[in-house]
Amino acid sequence: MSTVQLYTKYTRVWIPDPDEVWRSAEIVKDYKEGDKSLQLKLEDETLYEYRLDLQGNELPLLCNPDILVRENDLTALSYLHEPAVLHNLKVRFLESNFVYTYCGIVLVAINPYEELPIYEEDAIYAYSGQNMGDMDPHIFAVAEEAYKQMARDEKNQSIIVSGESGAGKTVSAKYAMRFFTTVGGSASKTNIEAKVLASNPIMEAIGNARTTRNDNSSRFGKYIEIGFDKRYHIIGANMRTYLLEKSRVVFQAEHERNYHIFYQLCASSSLPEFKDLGLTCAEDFFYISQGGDTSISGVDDADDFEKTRHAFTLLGVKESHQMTIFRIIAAILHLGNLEIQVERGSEACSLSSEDEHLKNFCGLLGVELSQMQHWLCNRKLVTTAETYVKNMSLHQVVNARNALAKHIYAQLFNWIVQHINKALHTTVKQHSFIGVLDIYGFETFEVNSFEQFCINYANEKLQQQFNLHVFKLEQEEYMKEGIPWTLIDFYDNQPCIDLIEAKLGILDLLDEECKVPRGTDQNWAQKLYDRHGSSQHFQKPRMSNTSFIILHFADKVEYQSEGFLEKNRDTVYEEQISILKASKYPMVADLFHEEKGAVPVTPVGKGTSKISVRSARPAIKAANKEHKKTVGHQFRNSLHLLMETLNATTPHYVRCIKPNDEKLPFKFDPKRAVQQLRACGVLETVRISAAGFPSRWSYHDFLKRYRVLMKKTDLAKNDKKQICKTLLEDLIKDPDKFQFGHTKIFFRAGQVAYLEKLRADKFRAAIIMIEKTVRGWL
Ligand code: AOV
Ligand code: MG
Repeated sequence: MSTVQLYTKYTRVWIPDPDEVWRSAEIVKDYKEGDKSLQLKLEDETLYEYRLDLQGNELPLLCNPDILVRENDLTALSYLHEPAVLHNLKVRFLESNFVYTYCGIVLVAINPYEELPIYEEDAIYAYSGQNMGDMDPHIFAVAEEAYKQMARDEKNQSIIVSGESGAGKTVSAKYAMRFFTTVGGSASKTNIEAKVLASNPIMEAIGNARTTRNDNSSRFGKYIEIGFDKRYHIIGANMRTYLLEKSRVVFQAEHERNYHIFYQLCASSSLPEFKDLGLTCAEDFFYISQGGDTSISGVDDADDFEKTRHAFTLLGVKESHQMTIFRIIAAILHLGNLEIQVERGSEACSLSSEDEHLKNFCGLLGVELSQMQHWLCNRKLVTTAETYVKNMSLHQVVNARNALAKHIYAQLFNWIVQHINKALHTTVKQHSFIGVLDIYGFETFEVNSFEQFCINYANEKLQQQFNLHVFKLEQEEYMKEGIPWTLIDFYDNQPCIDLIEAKLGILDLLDEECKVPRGTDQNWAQKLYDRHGSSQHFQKPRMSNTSFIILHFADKVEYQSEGFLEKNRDTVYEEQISILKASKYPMVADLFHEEKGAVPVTPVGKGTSKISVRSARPAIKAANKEHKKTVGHQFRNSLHLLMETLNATTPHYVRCIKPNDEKLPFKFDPKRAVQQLRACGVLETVRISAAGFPSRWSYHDFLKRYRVLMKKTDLAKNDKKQICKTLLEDLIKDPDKFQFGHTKIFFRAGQVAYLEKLRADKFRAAIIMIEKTVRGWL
């Protein structure tokens, strides 16, 4: 049977639609080879001529038979194309309020933007111990599967959550963690389950912020390994974090916020224990008010602060340490409010020792004011012969001050992570672990910089891990069943990853430019154009000489090169850090002691020797610069390690979909959904499946369903496999459309729908026969 023969009267097809992306229509007249158009009836009964010459002479995609609509698992669909996937997800989501659907080995989760009563403890126990296929799709079912496989295969597992910003990754990751802490709970007195969960509010307070995409956007990546003993009870956990977005500490775009903890603290500043912090409302502080509105609807910062504090206490962070954390947070806010004065007639800047914010900053951190006052406005320069002190321009002072603020925050963030890990550490022997990965989702904004570049690069790596794995699994099944199988092409994003991380790729060229004495963002962009201009994943925008476009797997993103060098170098001034190291508060001093080679030295150029003083402190060797790894370099390494870890575990994928941009409950914008389905690889998975043999029937089940199509003489035979073979070879002439495995029959996409049609025809014919007979009797 050729495909053309499927386009008969009453058959339903999908046609493209500008609003709905796809809409269904019914064929009203059989299609004949060579027809220039197809006569259709739309759902509102209007007639529509589908002109093939306008569609590249392609016949439209076919709708699935109705029995397949609302399938729990999309690979059960006979036609595995985009409209089928979209339609099924939409019907399930809008008509049944199902947020979860399986797409082969992937769980698709659509953000409902509404609290659903499907996450209670009861639900956890309902899923615990069950088989995945026996229950409705759910994040708990995936978690249960991981838990079960950990025990069955004695192998470490990972839950890998992906999807664009605001799609629901962090929420999903938390539910997965909740599942493990519940089913893996033990009666021990360590309260380890509560501690594992307590890490969440803390990490969100210090690492999440409002962006234009998500009110609670994760600005760091996190992989938390939950450790189990040999009886599969939780014994501890360990968390690894990935590149925190530091620039947010000093800058927020319109409508965005800084990290929640700042607002939480300001909202609680009137508490007696905080009266020394010198805090007022958030609007009063430059570092946290640049985005405009400092409140989030539905969020009570003071309330959340109590939760953060409670979580710290649960994790065993001492009151005194908590207090120091809050002092440091407050100090950063004061640092952002310094009144930098430019001296008349010169470029030099200064700070008044009467500046309240300077006093607060130094007081809170326990450092000497006069030192800080001086080194916030001056810097040391080293030549082979001498050390100079040079005063900085306003621009330089602000930059150095911001670098300091970012550095302090990042060190504090790391300190807290270390502390959480210490609290979750156990000496009991770990038998296995389940890791939960929750990173920042793919994002594009009006202006995209180094941070978006890193975030999207991370998502690109994750996508690759996914592709390789899905593809590998698929192949293994074919091998096991003895299906002849030659490698098929699948979308491989290796070229895009190479563009970023290979030798002389974007990151290498960036590092190189950072080493050049007079390197600039613009020169770097130029080098990118020269070197990668012809790459299929790289473009130079016509209207700009400083930005560049990367064609990611998810979307095209234009990046502004401005600021890349500085962010990649991540320079802080050693003089300022030295003062912090000398803080009278041990915890503050400790934060800066593990300094990984700050870069203090700027190559000395012309006109730099304004004040020449021999420094009392030893000059910092220029060699330091060589030791310090750039941010991009470190990030590449950490992603590499993450991939190694993930590859050593059995992965379970959760793909989150954001159904609308207004954050409205159960609203499904097909255009947005389809964009993500295309982007986050769900359709890719479907396509990979479609290129292979997506439908499988065991010989037994096949026989049961298609008995009606079989000849009586064949049915009488004993060999079930042979009966199936005879039938299929008779019905489907193209032998490439199916394969006989050891235990199952494998079908290419569309074949089951064809068999269903034959089956339905048979029944219809039978009914007509009966009617005729009955009429004859009457
Ligand atoms: P993300 O982690 O994927 O974005 P979140 O997990 O923070 O996204 O989800 C965003 C918001 O969507 C949450 O704050 C909830 O209000 C809502 N939400 C998500 N999942 C559910 C659910 N299952 N039930 C109810 N509401 C939900 V980012 O971190 O920005 O990439 O970097
Ligand atoms: Mg998140």
